[in-house]
Amino acid sequence: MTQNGIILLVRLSVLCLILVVFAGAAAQRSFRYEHTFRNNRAEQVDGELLVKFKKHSAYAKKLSSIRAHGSTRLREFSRTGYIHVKLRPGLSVADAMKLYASDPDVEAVQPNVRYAAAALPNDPAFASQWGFKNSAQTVATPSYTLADGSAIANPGTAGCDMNLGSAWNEITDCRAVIVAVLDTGVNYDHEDLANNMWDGSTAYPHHGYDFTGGGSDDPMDLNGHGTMVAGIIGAEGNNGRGGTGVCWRASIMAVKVLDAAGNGTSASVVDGINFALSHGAKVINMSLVTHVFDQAVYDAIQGAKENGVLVVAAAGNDAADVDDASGETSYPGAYDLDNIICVTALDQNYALARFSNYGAARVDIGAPGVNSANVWAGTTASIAETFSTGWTGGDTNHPGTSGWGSTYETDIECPSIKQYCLINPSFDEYYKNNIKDRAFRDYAPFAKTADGIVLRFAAQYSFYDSGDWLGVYIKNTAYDPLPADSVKIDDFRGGTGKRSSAYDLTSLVKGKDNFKIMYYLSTNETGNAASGIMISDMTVTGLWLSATAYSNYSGTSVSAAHVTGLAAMLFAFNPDYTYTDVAQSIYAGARRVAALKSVTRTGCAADAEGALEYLSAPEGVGSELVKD
Ligand SMILES: [Ca+2]
Ligand SMILES: [Ca+2]
Ligand SMILES: [Ca+2]
Repeated sequence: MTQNGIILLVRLSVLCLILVVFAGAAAQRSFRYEHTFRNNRAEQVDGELLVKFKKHSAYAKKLSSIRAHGSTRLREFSRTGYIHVKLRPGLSVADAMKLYASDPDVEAVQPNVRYAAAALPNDPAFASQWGFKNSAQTVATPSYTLADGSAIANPGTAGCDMNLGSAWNEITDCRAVIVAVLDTGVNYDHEDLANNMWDGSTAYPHHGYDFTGGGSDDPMDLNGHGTMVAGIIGAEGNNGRGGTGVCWRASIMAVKVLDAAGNGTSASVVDGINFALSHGAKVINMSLVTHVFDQAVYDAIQGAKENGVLVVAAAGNDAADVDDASGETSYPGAYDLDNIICVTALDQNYALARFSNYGAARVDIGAPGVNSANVWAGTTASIAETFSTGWTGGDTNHPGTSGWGSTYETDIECPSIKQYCLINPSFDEYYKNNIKDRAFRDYAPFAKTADGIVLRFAAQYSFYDSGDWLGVYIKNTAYDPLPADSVKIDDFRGGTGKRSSAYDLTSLVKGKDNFKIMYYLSTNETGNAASGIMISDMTVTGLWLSATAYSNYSGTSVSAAHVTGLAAMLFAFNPDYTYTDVAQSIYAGARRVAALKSVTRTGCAADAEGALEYLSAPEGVGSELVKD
């Protein structure tokens, strides 16, 4: 990297220092040219050079030197002192460079390099991908809105972006670097991803692995989130379809550690990290969070560090301070490992997105995180349950009666919201002793053709003792379901609480003629001074896979994916780089953003061109900023 005559441009955000090192007297070229040549992206003009003579050289001496080498003077750039010369016919640029470099009066010589218009991809959706190039465009059907649906910061401010327009002049192909997407899987058949997937050989025909459920070699995404993340990193650019990723060409490893409902475990995440390490990934994207310190996952990420692998993690979407361990901190982003880059989300004006987690110590950097237009795994449809039609049931201990009712009710914990609820018993009463009371609905007509099916609901419950409980069951028969011949997927027992839950039902109900969801309240003989259960916010969502699905998404998952793409680009551009070099390039090449000051460690947003231009500082020129 530091051979003869390279000008080192060391960009340190703290010092804003530009250090110029002349490491030899021979022909000099700038750092960017060095890379430009290596990537064969620019050409030189045949038969011409730019020559700079040493300061003491008299003008007549310069002209006689030029004539002595058989060249003619075309013009002089008086501000910088370079002279544009035409070479004698038959003399190659390379030979002429040697000739002038050996001239004791010459300080510098270089080719007359050709420039082209900045490389921008031809993909139709690129125009709306503001995070890559923000021209103050309005993003259609935005996902980042207020509760009433009104737009926030759309359009935003031109130039608030990752500065990829100029970076793409240097490099667009990151295929040499394997990027593991630890997520809900990837739709590897998608038209804008299929060419950019990792491997695909017999051992891994589906480009990765699924560590959810029983495990399989098919990490197909039945949610959409993982495909979205993969698209930001490496949707195929300049193929005339969809949008692009940070990398136009990529090697995306699909590591499914979250199911269709977005649920994973320590075990699935550790398996996923280890799979990535043993199959050569250099970067792991983890747009997933938990609020619990997980030693097993921490140790696995430490294993990644020991293998030189960089992890890019989402800061989380709780609008919370992750430095506050007593609050809603988010792991793995907040772990104190220097191979984790924790990323928060910026909007189209480069303000902190309203959902963004922050942390002056633990959140490293910001990146675009709202209204990201990119690939999705398929088309989705949902039934938002109103509990008004389709429900049947009764009390098996008291035939002909049921304590279940439905209402449009105020949320106990959030009185400003009214919602459809299924309640047992009616709102202000205690439930009865010794009841076996069920309510169920058949969803098969809606879900039979879907590739993925997810149930979500919120429950508020109050049970007098542990003999009183609610079970949630799935049933595949045409007849009236009972718990004995159904599959229980959850259990709420004893105590008081509220939680929102999501369940991947795909393996239970896909393609089935019958698919019933049943809530079953069971109480024992004694102790009933409690109000029972209220089910709300219930949806059943189907996903139908598609190779041409696109969507718009907001969240710190989006911002992490932007930085992961950049990390892959840097590893590909500098094959000798370690994870530390890549992280330092990202931090030191980043640009200051007012909204990130004091809420992130660097106060900066990731900048692709800045990171590409950054070179490791020579010995003795340290940067406090890059310490983690
Ligand atoms: Ca494309
Ligand atoms: Ca960090
Ligand atoms: Ca009881």
